[in-house]
Amino acid sequence: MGKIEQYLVRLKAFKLIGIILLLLWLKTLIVMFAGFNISIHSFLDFCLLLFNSIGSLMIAVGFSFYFSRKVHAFTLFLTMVITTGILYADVLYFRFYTDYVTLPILFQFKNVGGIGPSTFELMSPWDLLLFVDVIAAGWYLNKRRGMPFFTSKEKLTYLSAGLAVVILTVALGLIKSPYLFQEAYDREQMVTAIGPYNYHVFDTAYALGVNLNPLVASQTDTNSPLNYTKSKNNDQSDLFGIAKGKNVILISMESTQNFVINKKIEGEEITPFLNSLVKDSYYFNQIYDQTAQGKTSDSEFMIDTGLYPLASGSVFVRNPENKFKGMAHILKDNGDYYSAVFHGNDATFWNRQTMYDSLGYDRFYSKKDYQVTEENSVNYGIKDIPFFNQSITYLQDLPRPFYTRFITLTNHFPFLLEEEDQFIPQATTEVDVVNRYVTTVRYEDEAIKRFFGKLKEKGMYDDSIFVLYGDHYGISEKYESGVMELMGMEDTPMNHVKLQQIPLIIHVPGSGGKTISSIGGEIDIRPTILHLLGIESKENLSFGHNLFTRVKNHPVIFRDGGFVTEKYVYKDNVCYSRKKGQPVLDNQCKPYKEIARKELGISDDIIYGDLLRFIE
Ligand code: GP9
Ligand code: MN
Repeated sequence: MGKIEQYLVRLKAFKLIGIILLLLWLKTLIVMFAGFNISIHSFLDFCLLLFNSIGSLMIAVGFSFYFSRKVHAFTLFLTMVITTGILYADVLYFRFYTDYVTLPILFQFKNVGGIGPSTFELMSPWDLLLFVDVIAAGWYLNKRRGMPFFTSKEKLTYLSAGLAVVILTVALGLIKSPYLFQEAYDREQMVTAIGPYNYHVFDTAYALGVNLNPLVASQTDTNSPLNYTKSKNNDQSDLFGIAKGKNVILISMESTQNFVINKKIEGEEITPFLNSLVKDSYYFNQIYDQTAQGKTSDSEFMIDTGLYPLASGSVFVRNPENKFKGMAHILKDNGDYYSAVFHGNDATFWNRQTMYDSLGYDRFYSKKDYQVTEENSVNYGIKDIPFFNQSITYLQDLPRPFYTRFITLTNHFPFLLEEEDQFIPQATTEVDVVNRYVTTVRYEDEAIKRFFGKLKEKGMYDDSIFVLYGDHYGISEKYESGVMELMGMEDTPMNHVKLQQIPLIIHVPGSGGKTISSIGGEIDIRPTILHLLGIESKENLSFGHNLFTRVKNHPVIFRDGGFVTEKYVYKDNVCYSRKKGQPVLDNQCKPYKEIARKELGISDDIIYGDLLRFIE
């Protein structure tokens, strides 16, 4: 082949590479615009969004240059498949969680069974369009398998250019968000700044890197976290010790959001029992869901340890062997409590068995302890009514006092329930998921009512206190318009934040009858229970505040770096006035943003470094 001919062949090959890059780039752009709700606030945001995937795509495609003539075409095709696969996984995950896939969550799928029965619900036939170019490229590349080689100089120039674009992207990202890497938990910020592919590379490196933390951590690493957490004041109130020595029964109400309390469907209450219970309980009506990817397990973790969940994956799966100071440990030392968890799912699901050992539980009643049949199960497992019924016998025999958690399950996405268990009609909004949701919440309410009835019958009611809480949201943003319709709410950022509220009902027989509207989160439940039990907990290396006396201006911090204070809401990197619901100057949120960064950072250090092993 002559020089000119050779040049022309290589030019053709570069053209092919160019077309593939263009296709992948356009597809990524479409997904970022249409699939992820990325908001553009400035010209820099716009430029970043346009260009931040180019460098990483160039490098990914460039790998194929280093393979032999025969496999070159195949590797190009493979690159397209992998890139599109990553994008599609992100799209599906985002549709449900409004969040991005992380490496730990992928590894977690073996414990939690993927996204369960919900995955198909999330797919749409239009998604096939994402793969059209891959199929076309596959057909074309298969036809002309013998690709020409590029010269070493060409390869190097190409890859250096790709790398330079990545470096430039990261530099611009840092101009946009100077704390980009310290706030790596803010995945939206990261994807907006450096694009989905660079984000995945960082996420992978970070997830692998932190595994080394325990090896290098030492006693001195506890100094600064201890100083910070010791400075938290948990003021006393006259409720201190009102439940001293009583049994503690926590009820984790699956996916139960606060909007269902006192709400009626066609004249019928969704939660008649809870509505009556709040009348003679301490009902906290401004408590926010602070869970992250670990869902139920994150809520359990916060309540037991007073630490924040991890930003990606779940501590239950990632750090089950750590040393923790859980509620079970504290109550063992202060009152010789026996501790147990009741949950009708597999003991290994979310790694619960192992984690409950680390959290100090004496016993875990799991699926194998229940009679689970096809008739008494729906969706994820045993229905709540038989679950509570069968649990009672075990509960009766527990040594007292006891600290127990009952984890309900029926009200789980996609909220399936047989006709005969539907005690109220479905709602009639445009969103089926929401219409079904009210019936599964109603069923859960009935189950809890019967459980209370049984406890009274067996004489276990008076000696116990009850802490009922929604573990996390049930209706994700994708289906939220149905809730807005149901509640006659406008679809605004503030109303979305309001829908992150979960009910917290603390029932102390003979005391209560108060609705408490100060803000708080799940992380505050632990010190609140300890307060009622009269246990002076030195809340060292934990973050909650007693909800009866919670400092008003302390932010309720979410795992993505967002927060709510009495006056402000920080959501998706925008600072709002909570009252007016309008954006205000970023400066107003700045001090709270720093607190959020500090607390989340310290909490992560404690978990990643396994620092509690150094504390007595
Ligand atoms: C099931 C329970 C519920 O065992 O963990 O699932 P989640 O709410 O965590 O998806
Ligand atoms: Mn849950």
